[in-house]
Amino acid sequence: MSTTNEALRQWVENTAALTRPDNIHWCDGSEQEYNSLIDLMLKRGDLIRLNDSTYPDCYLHRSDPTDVARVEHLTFVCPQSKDDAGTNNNWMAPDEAHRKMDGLFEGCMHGRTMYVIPYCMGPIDSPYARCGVEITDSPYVVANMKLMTRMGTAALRRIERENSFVRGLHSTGDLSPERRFIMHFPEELLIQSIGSGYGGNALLGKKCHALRIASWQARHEGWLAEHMLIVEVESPQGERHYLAAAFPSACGKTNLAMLIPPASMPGWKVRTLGDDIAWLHLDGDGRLRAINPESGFFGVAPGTNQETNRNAFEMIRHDTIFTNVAVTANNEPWWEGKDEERPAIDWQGRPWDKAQGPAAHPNSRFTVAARQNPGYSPLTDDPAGVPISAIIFGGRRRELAPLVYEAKSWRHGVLVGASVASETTAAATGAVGVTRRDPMAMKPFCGYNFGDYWQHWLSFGDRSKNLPKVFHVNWFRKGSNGEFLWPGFGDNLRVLRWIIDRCAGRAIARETPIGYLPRPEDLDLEGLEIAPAVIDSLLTVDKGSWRDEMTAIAGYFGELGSRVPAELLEEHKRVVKTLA
Ligand code: GTP
Ligand code: SPV
Ligand code: MN
Repeated sequence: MSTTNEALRQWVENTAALTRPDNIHWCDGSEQEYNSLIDLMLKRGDLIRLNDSTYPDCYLHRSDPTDVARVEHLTFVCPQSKDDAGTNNNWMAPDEAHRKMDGLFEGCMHGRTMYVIPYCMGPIDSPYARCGVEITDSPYVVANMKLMTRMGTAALRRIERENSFVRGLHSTGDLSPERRFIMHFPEELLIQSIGSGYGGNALLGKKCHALRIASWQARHEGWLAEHMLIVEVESPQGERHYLAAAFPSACGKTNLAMLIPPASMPGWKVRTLGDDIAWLHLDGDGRLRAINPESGFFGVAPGTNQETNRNAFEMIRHDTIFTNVAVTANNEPWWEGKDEERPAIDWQGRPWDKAQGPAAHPNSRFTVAARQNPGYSPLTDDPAGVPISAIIFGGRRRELAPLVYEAKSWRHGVLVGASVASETTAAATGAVGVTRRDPMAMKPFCGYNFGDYWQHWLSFGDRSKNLPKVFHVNWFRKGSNGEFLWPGFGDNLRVLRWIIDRCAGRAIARETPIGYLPRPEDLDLEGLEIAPAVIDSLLTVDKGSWRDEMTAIAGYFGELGSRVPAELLEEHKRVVKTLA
């Protein structure tokens, strides 16, 4: 197989000349191809078959122990102008970056097969979808791309029709952290990644294309590419709402997208459209419509169980690739928070020893096709996407941020999003539990200057009077004993219910300087055992602490330089005044 597209044919040829693979394989995306790659990886020891009677067609992959998460310090955005990347990104001059990467790619596929993966981000017949081609020497990447994207012949045909695609070149190289880089050239619609075989560093359709490059394109074309889940909530009366929520990595998107209603809320239905990325476009009525560019989940394993996320737990019982989980004596996958059984072998393949830390890596993951989710929404495949009623921001904050509040306007909502802070997680290398700013949950993923990004967000306020309401939630408040105050997971539907009622103009709220909050009696707390004092503290706005927070936010905006929009700074001033 090859292609009628001259630009693609040439690029593949040039890349082969540079990297010198033994073979070139054009991926067609068939089941047969997937199965033969699995067989190859089993033979090579890249995959281990898990218990075939309890976890049929499930496999374990162990990545290099130095290569288990995203690497923000090795990720660069390289437009011609440093200011266009912003201080929120690492930048290298494109010429220098090209020289460096060409040197590293030289001959790197010798003795390997080069796979050419045409893929489509979004429903193949959607005007909002975009195509890309990833070239990689990793069969693990090919198998993951098959589960995560619409990959193969249909995507190639669309590329040939449109004659436009994002290029992604990936090699695991020698897996040395010294020779590991993830580079983005937004002006060339080009990604180059070497030295990692892990998740967002290597599956280039995901963070590299669908967020960093797409956010750059979206700004120029008037849409948004965001780190957001998309979820459908249907009330017992049959009223349906679609919500989009941006939480930083490992802060609850997959779980909220797959929520199971609590027993005390019979008749409520929740269906999943996406768990990580949303592309948002204004439609003819000025509503924001969302599509999920992905077609699979690369989800956090630890914490997943029958109680927290039953849908996910069932979904990953077959045809799933696990990465860096532990295994039981019975050869089943295991992770912290999976209460059944006990681990026998840890994520590095060693006999399990408590003294050596967690059995599963805290950022161990499952890769699975979205259709396996019992809560799959068929609208996921609708080329027109779904109209969004509310945008929800959130983070992991043990203090300060209340359970939920509503922004007073679009402009205020942009400020709330730009101010998101969260404790760092194992999804990226580096310290865990350190509170940092993660605006719109896009700190690691915005492919351009945050100042320009917020200006772009604000511009939607001029383009439509029909925008979603904006909210902020925090499931992660802790008491003095270090325990979570809010039960979270399924019970988060109680908060979504209030949000939906606000969107429909039904729910009451009290006004505070930071936004509108429910009174305890405005939340559906039936069947929930929680002390009234706890609810009170979850819904408290402490003015003094919020004055400090607003000062910290001003300091953060100051660090980002002159492109931070004046309108955003004015909005900040307005909130500060009401806190006085
Ligand atoms: P990425 O895939 O990294 O973008 O992460 P995500 O936002 O999809 O995070 P995910 O839903 O996988 O959750 C990460 C961790 O947070 C898991 O260990 C969950 O068990 C835990 N978690 C999710 N929702 C809640 C919640 O409501 N309360 C508490 N306490 N923990 C939660
Ligand atoms: C995240 O870190 O936000 C993820 C996992 O969704 S990765 O694809 O590795 O970026
Ligand atoms: Mn993510």
